[in-house]
This record gives sequence, structure tokens and C-alpha cells, in this order.
Amino acid sequence: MERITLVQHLRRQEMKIQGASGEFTSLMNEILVASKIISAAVNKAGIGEDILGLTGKTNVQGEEVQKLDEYANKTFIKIIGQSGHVCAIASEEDPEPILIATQEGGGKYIFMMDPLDGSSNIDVNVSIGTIFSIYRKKSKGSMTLDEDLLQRGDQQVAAGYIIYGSSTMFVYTVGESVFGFTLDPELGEFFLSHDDMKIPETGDIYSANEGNRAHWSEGQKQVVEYFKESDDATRRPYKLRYIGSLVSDFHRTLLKGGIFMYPRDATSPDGKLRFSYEAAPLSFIVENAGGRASTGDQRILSLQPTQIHQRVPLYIGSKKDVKTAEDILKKYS
Ligand code: P6P
Repeated sequence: MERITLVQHLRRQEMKIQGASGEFTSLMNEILVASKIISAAVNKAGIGEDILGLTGKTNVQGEEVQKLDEYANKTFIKIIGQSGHVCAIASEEDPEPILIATQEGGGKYIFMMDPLDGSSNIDVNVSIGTIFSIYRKKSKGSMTLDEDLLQRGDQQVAAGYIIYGSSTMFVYTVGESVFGFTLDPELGEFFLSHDDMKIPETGDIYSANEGNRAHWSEGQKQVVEYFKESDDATRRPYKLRYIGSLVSDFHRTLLKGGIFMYPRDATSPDGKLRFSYEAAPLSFIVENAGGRASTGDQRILSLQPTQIHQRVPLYIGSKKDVKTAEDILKKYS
């Protein structure tokens, strides 16, 4: 494979975009810089400065904020906020979005992120990640309005994630194709390692937290029972893999196929995962890799959000496996 860096790749992509001004490439480069900083911090967490462990605070989700969470959030906000390319930054860690008026150097993009997803796994050395989504400002004035912050998933300009694991990978799409880059820590550069990623039509892995089974609907229970049944023709029973870190569970699903599910249940009627910076960006990626993503009965990218931090149920992965789950849910609805 040609040894091409992420920035070189972005420039080639940019040439395909009508009227591309280079602003998008510059914004993506800022994301790249922030991700290298977080990668360095994650990979030495626990060594030297004490950035492991809890801050004693809780975030808008009511979750305990880990020091690396806070560090990642501040790093992305500082670097992206000063880029001159965004008029708003919405983060899982902050109740309200940060708005940057045009006269204060605000740009034409909306940046949404989960700065460090899966943070409960930091102390046990399980891979964690950043998930981001980019929309174009729609309103005309110098201020950012709700119509800019609450756009349908299919209005995304770009989406991506960075997974801080055994190696650091940067995966993104601007539509049509999905590209993966691996960080060479010695050079401090991301190089193309996965060109035009496509998810298998079907897999042989299902991923769900069966600890929640008692709260599941009958339909959800039947979905999991289906994947557990023996049937050679459909490669069942599927293997169960559940890491509890969305970026890791999704990355494995994208590469190997199968289905990841975080369904609604009796205690969480809308599920747990967030539309703006978890479900929507990963759905944009999976559809551009030939996969499928829904709430179980509605396509994620067709949803019109009403709140930035709203939750949605998520079924995402191989087209046939997600469709199978939807058909079973429909039968029991
Ligand atoms: P549960 C991590 O806290 C997270 O937000 C996602 O990364 C992950 O997919 C999910 O929650 C795991 O939730 O309820 O199975 O622990």
C-alpha cells in the first residue's frame, strides 16, 4: 500500500469536493493534532503525572469524570475552538455547546464529540476512543442556532473516530468510502493502513450487554436467542464479544462484521448511547462501509434530533445481521 499520510489523503479527498476551500482539510488536521496529544497521554497514563483515576466530578450524563476524560475534552476544545473553522463545539462532557460567533473567529462547521468514550475502561487498560461528527452551519447569521446544532444524521459532512489501543488508529469518512490510518509513534504521523474499508455482508459475532437481559423486551431477548441458536447454514451460534467500550466494539464490528446492539430497555427507554456524538457518526461510517444502523426500527441517519444529548437505541453492523434483528423485533413488537 502506498505510504500516504492522513493530511496528504485529505488533500486528495478535498480535490474531489466542489468548491472545497481547504477549511475542511485544515479542521481535520487540527483533529489530527489533538488526537496525537491524547494518544500520547493515554499511552503513558499512570506513568509520571497522575492523570489516571477520577476527578471527583460527574458530567452531564451523571457519569464520574476521569482525569483523562477532562484532559481530552479540554485539549479538543482548545485546539478545535482556536482553529477558526467551527462556530460550535458540542461535547459529551459539557451540558451546553460552546458557541463561537463569526466576529469571534467562528467558522462554518459544527463539531460534535465524545472526547474519550469508554473512559470507565481507562484504569483497566482497555482500548478507548474519541468519536466525532462534523456538520455545516446552515443558518445565515453570525450566531449558531438550534437548526445548526440539531441536524439529521444524513446531513453530516464527515464523521470519524480515533481508537487508542495496541496501536492508535484514525478512521474517517466524508461519504462514499471509509479510510483507516495507523499512527507511527516514532514519526508522529498517521499513515493509510486500511483503504476503502468495507464491512462484511454478514458476520459471526454479536455484541450486547447480556447483563441487562432482565430489562430487555421480549423481542430483544428473541434477537439474542436467534444469534445463539445452532444453524450451520447461517454460521450460528455467533460468538459473543462485548468489550464495554463503544469505539472498540464498533471497530471490531467494522473489521470483522456482525452486530453491536445497545437496545432500549425497561430502565433506559431510549437506550444509553447518544445520537449526536456516538450513534450518528458511527452510523455514517458504517453505511459508507456498506453496513446498516438503526434504532431497531428507524434508520439512525434519518432521525431528526431534538436535543444534543438525546439517547437512541443502536443496532449497528453488517447489513444482513442488523436487518435480521429488525425483522425479529418487528415480529415481537
Ligand atoms: P454498559 C462506555 O461507558 C459507554 O458509554 C460505551 O463506550 C459503551 O458501549 C457503553 O457505555 C457500555 O455500557 O451499560 O454495557 O456498561
